[in-house]
Amino acid sequence: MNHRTQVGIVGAGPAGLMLSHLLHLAGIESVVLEARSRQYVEERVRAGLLEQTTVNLLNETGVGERMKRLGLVHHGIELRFGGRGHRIDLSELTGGSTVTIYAQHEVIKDLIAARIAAGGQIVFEAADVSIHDFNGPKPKIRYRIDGTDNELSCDFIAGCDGFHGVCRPSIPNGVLTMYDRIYPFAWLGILAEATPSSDELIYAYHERGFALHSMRSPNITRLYLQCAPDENLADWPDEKIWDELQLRLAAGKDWKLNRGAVIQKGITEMRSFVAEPMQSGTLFLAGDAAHIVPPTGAKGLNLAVADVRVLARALTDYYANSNRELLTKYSETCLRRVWKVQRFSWWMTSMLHRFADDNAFDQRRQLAELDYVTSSRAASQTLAENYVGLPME
Ligand code: RFL
Ligand code: PHB
Repeated sequence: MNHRTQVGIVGAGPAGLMLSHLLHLAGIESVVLEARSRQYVEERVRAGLLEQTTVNLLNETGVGERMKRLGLVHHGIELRFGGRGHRIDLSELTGGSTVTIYAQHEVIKDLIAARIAAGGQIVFEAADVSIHDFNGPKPKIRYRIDGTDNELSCDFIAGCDGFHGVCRPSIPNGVLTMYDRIYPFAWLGILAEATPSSDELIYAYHERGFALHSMRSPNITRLYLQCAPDENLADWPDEKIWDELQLRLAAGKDWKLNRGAVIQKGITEMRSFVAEPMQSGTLFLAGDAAHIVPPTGAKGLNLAVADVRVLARALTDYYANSNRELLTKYSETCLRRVWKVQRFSWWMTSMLHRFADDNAFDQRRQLAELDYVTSSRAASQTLAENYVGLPME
């Protein structure tokens, strides 16, 4: 089958779905092609923390109703080190901004429901997706459904297919410059049927390694431990995970981590990555397809949403006024935010993790940094303004 749309979007993650939703609100037609099934993307356990800017956008564009009901609004976070907790009052330091705990797959469900209710087209289980002719004005996307070949003609392609997608690797050699850093550790994450042990997130620096206490709801806790990059999950029975989390998160001898049934377990690699520019001809990359941040700053999803906001505005101006200026500036505009978020995510990661080749000096320096960040108003404010999300340009 051959069909046509204005914007062909590869990937139904936060970037692709939000873009399709924003374009629809501007009267621009799009088709989203997704390799996985609807059920798979609606259940995939990923991020959980939304910046104020992301929350505002979901509300302003009419997809924030469930988030308002089920999301947990947080006014602060805690940094734990040296056996003590230190609160960063995000709201007070940023003139009232907050962050919201609301699982990424819930955002995905809300966006899919909104697209379908508005008659939007999302093709799930699209096999062998490939992109063509994006060096000119008539790009095409080919894919297969149930063994049948299809071709989608469009004016623009949005590559929203994540880090392992097909769009970025389809750009000819020599066009992109890649910048990256791979960290010598990973995160072992669990989701557990346990009441959160604190009302707020706890980022812990410990001589045995980093740990993070987060949550999804009043009865589901989300926890992470720094581990080796090649760690084998089979070496981590639940009891061992709980014992290690208890050790690293403890503040004072009486602090006790609530335990419960572990319902999901996984290992996340940690990397920083940027591809520049985020555009080639009529192909625009957005979200993880263009950049990856380590999860310590909780920025990946938020950055994906920020990119497509810039892209939607540029496409809207193009279709309404035949003006390509914002499209031409897409990459430059996004990259200013991307690099600030890269810096913040790298900084949080460097401050909170144990690096195997660090010596006693480096460890003292990390503790001094944590002490400074939690005792200086200027330093706490720097953390807070980045954590709740820098303003959109
Ligand atoms: P996604 O979500 O990876 O979506 C890409 C979509 O493209 C599909 N796809 C294809 N479709 C068609 N053809 C192909 N060839 C395709 N190849 C791939 C995929 O199936 C998928 O549906 O990218 P997007 O939209 O750019 O969104 C990025 C975010 O998902 C990611 O940055 C965050 O999850 C990162 N992240 C966090 N971000 C936050 O903002 N706050 C957090 O608290 C946070 N915590 C996390 C995280 C990521 C984690 N993991 C597992 C990597 C915690 C973890 C553990
Ligand atoms: C999460 O809840 O999954 C989460 C929260 C904060 C982070 C990373 C992950 O920095």
